Amino acid sequence: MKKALINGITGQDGAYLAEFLLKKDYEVHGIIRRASMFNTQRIDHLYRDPHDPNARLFLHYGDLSDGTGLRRILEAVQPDEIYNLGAQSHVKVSFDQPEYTADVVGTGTLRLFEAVRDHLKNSKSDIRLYQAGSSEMFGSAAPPQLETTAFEPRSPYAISKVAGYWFARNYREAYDMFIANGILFNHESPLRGETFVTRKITRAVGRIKLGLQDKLFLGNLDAKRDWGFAGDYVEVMWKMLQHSEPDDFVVATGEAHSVREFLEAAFIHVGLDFKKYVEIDQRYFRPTEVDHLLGDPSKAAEKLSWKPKVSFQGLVAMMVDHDMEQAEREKLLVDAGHKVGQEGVANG
Ligand code: NAP
Ligand code: F7E
Repeated sequence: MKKALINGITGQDGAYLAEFLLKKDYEVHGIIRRASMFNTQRIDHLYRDPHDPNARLFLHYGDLSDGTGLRRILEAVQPDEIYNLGAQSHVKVSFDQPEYTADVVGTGTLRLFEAVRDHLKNSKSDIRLYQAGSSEMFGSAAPPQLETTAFEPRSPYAISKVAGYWFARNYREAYDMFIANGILFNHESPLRGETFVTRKITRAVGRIKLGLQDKLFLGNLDAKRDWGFAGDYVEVMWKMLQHSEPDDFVVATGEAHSVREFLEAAFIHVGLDFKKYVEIDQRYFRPTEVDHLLGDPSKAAEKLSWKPKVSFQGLVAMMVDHDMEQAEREKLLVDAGHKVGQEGVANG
């Protein structure tokens, strides 16, 4: 049985990847951060008590800021594959917390690679690594963007991801380590964090439709993104590690839409006109914006036989339908006299 170690297993991609690998009969180990409340909601349905002889998902406390802990986890797990998905992944928050973002996303990646490098030397085992790069690394580079497009990052997050990308390239060349760089364009799902624009919109659609919320405050509606479905994208992470050699791959749909188009499609799905509910709030604009991301996934299609299955319309419908159900559950609570959380996290 192959063993995979997922750093960032409690995030959107980590949850989909864990489910995908369990279905492929992997033993899956995940790194979680200690929090004052449980933060494992996205993977609770996959978890079984470790005393259960059939348990195949195991969790370990760790953090990308703690290299010693990462080394201990490596020794304990002895993984065949490592997926580095851990990150402070919000672009706008990275302007508020640039040092922290650089430490976790940039230097944290280096800490992990260093731990693996030493582990390989001592254990003589064979480990394949996936490094989660991002289309944000392309920044202001003209679309369409592909593997040979020069990076022009526009945020502390993107710059830190560029560092992670180059650490991967350097460790691949210098130490012959198998590290694949995935350059993934935006991918969304019902598990998406609620302060990313797609989920913020679909949550608001459900709540507005059921009278739980009046307004939705957003920033720049003109930005264009190449949005795919996270469930499709975790498959290609795995495929990169089954490939004959470590390489860099753009993962995208090849189709871009503006935030306004996403908004319109989401509200129309429940028969509403977004213009009646949306207001622009300057707090949601970034100091430097990435205007137009559109990926060319030809290399992944050709070398990994991968292509996305869920369309833009399919993604919008999936997320709105899920969030309508969530709003219906919230409404039951409200009607029974309970208070529920409000929309509007400071930096969403
Ligand atoms: P996400 O939902 O924000 O999940 C991030 C994960 O990283 C969570 O499990 C989080 O733990 C963990 N994490 C945060 N800080 C950490 C630290 N200091 N040490 C260890 N783990 C830490 O992100 P995602 O959408 O799943 O994305 C997965 C990866 O792909 C990230 O690296 C992201 O930057 C990158 N990426 C995402 C997209 C996208 O469109 N989704 C596109 C390109 C690249 P908590 O749950 O405890 O916060
Ligand atoms: O913003 C605009 C915003 O925060 C998308 C991360 O997963 O994908 C993600 O980064 C666009 C931007 O995602 C609001 O200005 C308008 O142009 O959903 P987002 P992102 O910044 O593209 C990349 C590939 C990653 O790697 C990242 O980890 O939407 N926008 N109004 C808004 N964005 C937010 N969040 N909130 C708003 O109110």
